[in-house]
Amino acid sequence: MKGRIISAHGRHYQVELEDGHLRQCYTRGKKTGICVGDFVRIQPQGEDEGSIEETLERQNLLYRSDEMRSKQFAANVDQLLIVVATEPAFSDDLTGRALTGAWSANINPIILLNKCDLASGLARAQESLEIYRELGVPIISCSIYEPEQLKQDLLPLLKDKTSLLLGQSGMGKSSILNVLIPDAKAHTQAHSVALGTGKHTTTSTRLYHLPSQTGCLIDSPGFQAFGLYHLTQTDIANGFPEFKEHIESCRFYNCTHLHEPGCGVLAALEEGKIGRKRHELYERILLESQAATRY
Ligand SMILES: Nc1nc2c(ncn2[C@@H]2O[C@H](COP(=O)(O)OP(=O)(O)O)[C@@H](O)[C@H]2O)c(=O)[nH]1
Ligand SMILES: [Mg+2]
Ligand SMILES: [Zn+2]
Repeated sequence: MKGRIISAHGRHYQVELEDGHLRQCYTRGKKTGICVGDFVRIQPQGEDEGSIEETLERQNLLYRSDEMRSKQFAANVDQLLIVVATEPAFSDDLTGRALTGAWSANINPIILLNKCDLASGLARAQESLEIYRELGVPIISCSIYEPEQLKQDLLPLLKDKTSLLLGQSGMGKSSILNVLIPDAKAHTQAHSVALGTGKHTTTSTRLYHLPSQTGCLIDSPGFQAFGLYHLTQTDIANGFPEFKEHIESCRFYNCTHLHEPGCGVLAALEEGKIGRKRHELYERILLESQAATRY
């Protein structure tokens, strides 16, 4: 039987079979590295259980950062939804890293600018997003206080796809998930305060189906940033699509685009064709991944 992993807790996985039936599955032996979104072949056991025999080929695999390491957490993602808000201010660095993670894994990113009902931060937020708009990233304005509008704008983009939600805490990720998938009952901050935990304690990733159409969303509570340490230098450069045409004119095939003579990227940077902030982000990510490899 074939199915898809919709949640993972240690070595226990919830697998949704092709007919929609759910089975609690586990792995035998040393098999590890299975994550939410994976398609698997299982051996059914009893009515509701099974063992995972095989992970089917992945379209891609995403990592979250964990200290100096990257830990895999979701597979077979078609699209990334990066949630930012008019307030509080969001991090340019994290937004850039999310885009790099998406592009290096061949995933299309979309930015959701949430809390557009709060007019005071709107202009500043739009201005910070301008560099991403120029890179061709779709930017959708929304507010959870306009739920019908939010669904009308977003649902067509989510159709038939597996989308991953990502955002810094406080941007409205859980609130948006609740609008799109009322059953998700994702913990909003208020809810976790009510539970007395004060902060997100659960970090379990879960795949939800959209109620009104095919397509699903993967949510990962407490998740802020992709892990990028495992990326090679080429992967990282692929995470900066505006470098591509300039890399073609680099003198050395293994150019790192940091200091080499005859580097097309550095030349484009000098000419203002590549943004200085973008190149600085590239350098930070590259140096971190090199440091993590040594570590
Ligand atoms: N004004 C306004 N507040 C929002 C909106 N979306 C979320 N919030 C509030 O922002 C806070 C953080 O939302 P939450 O969904 O928990 O954010 P998360 O940490 O990204 O999951 C909560 O107090 C929400 O009520 C919105 O569109 N407009
Ligand atoms: Mg949340
Ligand atoms: Zn170069």
